[in-house]
Amino acid sequence: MTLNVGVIGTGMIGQDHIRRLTHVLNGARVAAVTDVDLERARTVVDDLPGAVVHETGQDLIVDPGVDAVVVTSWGPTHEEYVLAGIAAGKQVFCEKPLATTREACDRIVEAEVAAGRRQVMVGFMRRFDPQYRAMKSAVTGGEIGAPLLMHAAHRNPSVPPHFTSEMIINDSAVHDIDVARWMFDDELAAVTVLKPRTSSKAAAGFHDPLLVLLELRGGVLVDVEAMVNAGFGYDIRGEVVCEDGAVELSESAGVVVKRAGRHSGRVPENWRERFVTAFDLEFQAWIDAVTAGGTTGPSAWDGYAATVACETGLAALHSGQRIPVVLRERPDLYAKSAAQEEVAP
Ligand code: NAD
Ligand code: ISE
Repeated sequence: MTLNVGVIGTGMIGQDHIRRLTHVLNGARVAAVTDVDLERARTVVDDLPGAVVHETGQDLIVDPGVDAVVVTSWGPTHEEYVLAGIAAGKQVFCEKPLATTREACDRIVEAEVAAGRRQVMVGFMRRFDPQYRAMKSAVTGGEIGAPLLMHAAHRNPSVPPHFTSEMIINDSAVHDIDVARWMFDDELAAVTVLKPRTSSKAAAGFHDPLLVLLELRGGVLVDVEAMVNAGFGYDIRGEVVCEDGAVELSESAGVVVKRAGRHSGRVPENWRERFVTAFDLEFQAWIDAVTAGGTTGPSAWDGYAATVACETGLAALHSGQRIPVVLRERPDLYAKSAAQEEVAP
């Protein structure tokens, strides 16, 4: 069976996901696309045999020729499309964020609970990255003892002019927040944000880098250096320190060359290069799960918890205080832990 997918939002990541659905993965085809910029959608559909362009996302969602929906439009538009997908009884893959406010995420959680089944997967692709998965296996395997701390760095080479200090948290560090919850199968208890000396490469009034300190309910601490003007490349680092050992992400791409008393290797150019395998595995897992009648991976609850953590992080950034993370009660629909939801790579 081929899953007919409709894609809402044919910008940068939308086009990348269309490419992988069309040319890389098995079991799906892109049957319909739309974008508020219809010209862009029409250009994209030219390369997709048999696919149609819809005038609006709502039209695409109710198209009987669309079995499942991918939402890759701007964050503030996600709520509307995810809710419409749930109402239409379709499975939805939503790029992060699930929605941009706690209240909007809450409405999505409520809609899914009312529908009585999971219909939403959120695009936290790091959970499918082979290195992060190996790190989690080492942590949960017990060989290096109970976890104590995680050190992380999320360095982007540069960002567009509209980027703000707030976006370092809710656009970039949101991935590290999701990794922390997933790695330790725990919820956040509090967030503190420190501002080191600002890089001279950052625009005026822009604090870059930030140091984001995440406290988990079980006591594990995660420090995240989040930087968006690193210049030299896209550098993602992580190390979990446990009672009897430590586990670290290896250098992120390619091979290491040793020559004339030195060693060197490639630093990825951007998130697309660093996480290409993670995105492929994430989407294949979604296609397989939807074809089998369900979904998998990060849930609407994970999307809700991440957005609440980001809002808490913004309050911490603006106040300079340690701010507790306050979550609503988790509905039974999401009782399975992230580890139990997963499909092995
Ligand atoms: P983009 O600006 O390149 O593309 C967004 C597209 O959405 C544009 O073509 C825009 O015209 C369209 N759009 C806006 N409003 C719309 C609406 N109401 N209906 C239909 N289309 C609409 O942005 P992008 O970089 O592709 O990001 C899109 C989403 O993907 C964001 O939520 C972003 O956070 C997420 N993203 C995730 C990752 C990741 O690593 N997982 C990486 C990049 C982007
Ligand atoms: C981008 O939106 C992503 O999601 C990338 O994974 C992240 O590394 C980058 O900082 C964000 O801007």
